[in-house]
Amino acid sequence: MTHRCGSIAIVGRPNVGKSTLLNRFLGEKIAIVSPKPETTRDRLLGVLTLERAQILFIDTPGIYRGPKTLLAKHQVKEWAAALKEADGVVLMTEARAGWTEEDRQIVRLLPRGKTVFLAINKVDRVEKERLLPQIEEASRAHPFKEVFPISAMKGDNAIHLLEALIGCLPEGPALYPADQVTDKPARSLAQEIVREKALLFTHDEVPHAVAVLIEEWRAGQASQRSAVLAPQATYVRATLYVERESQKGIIIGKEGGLLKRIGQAARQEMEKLTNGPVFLDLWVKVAENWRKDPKWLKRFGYG
Ligand SMILES: Nc1nc2c(ncn2[C@@H]2O[C@H](COP(=O)(O)OP(=O)(O)OP(=O)(O)O)[C@@H](O)[C@H]2O)c(=O)[nH]1
Ligand SMILES: [Mg+2]
Repeated sequence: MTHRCGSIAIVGRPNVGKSTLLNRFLGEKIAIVSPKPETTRDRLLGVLTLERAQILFIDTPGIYRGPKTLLAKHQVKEWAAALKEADGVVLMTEARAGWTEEDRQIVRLLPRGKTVFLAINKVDRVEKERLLPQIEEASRAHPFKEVFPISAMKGDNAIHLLEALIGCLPEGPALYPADQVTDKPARSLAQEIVREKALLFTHDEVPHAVAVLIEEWRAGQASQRSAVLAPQATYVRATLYVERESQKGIIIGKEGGLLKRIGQAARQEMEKLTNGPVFLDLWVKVAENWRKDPKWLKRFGYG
């Protein structure tokens, strides 16, 4: 049996469900997901190891025509880098919106010669009749290798897309150990978990103004202790940064209520990540206009 190994970039407009698809393929959640656009800010590697193939999925930030901040430039750079190294590409669109002008612009930015599959996502939200016209329109705009109407959330048809993706990978041995799911350390995943919860509980401009730093991480020592003793908690000190004083008030909420909710939700998810109790010490600070400030961007790892 030939073994295949290669990378697949998942690209598309913000909020179409790229990170949801990555998590669906991996069978576990490594990418944060939210109903707000521009959730993903960095490239994220997800490794799926099967007997006959290892697929290196690269989740990318959604491409949009928003205000050109330094953060937006970073996102475009991450996007281009992911595409350059990919053996195949999944361009994701959304069934309810159909084939849009923005999708047309994105397809024009794809490097020539790449194998591109079109995944029309969120088919659980539309009547089947709406699919054919958009498939035809998209196919006129680009010679897609194949088109798959899918539901990343429910899983519909994802297996057929996966099979097609494996088929376009080059032959070769696995590059990562079978038990490795991503190249990001737990600490970075924890940082994203805090950001995801902040996104879920805030609105308007606030979600875009949030960045998170893990300031301290002391792992619990469960593995060195007897299994019958309670494992020691992992201590995590994190700071939620916003761009303005007024946003700090919003994030903290009435009597600290919102920050408490964000912290509680983040802690619960981190406990799944660390497989043991977590003590999350969560703070809020202002980093004035950080999305336009190269120093802050660098500190947050966006530069
Ligand atoms: N109904 C439905 N909702 C979905 C589906 N896939 C994703 N979603 C929802 O769409 C929203 C956006 O999903 P994400 O996976 O964060 O989208 P994304 O493309 O990674 O977004 P960015 O990182 O901002 O570019 C979330 O609320 C998901 O739950 C689907 O198949 N059906
Ligand atoms: Mg995403």
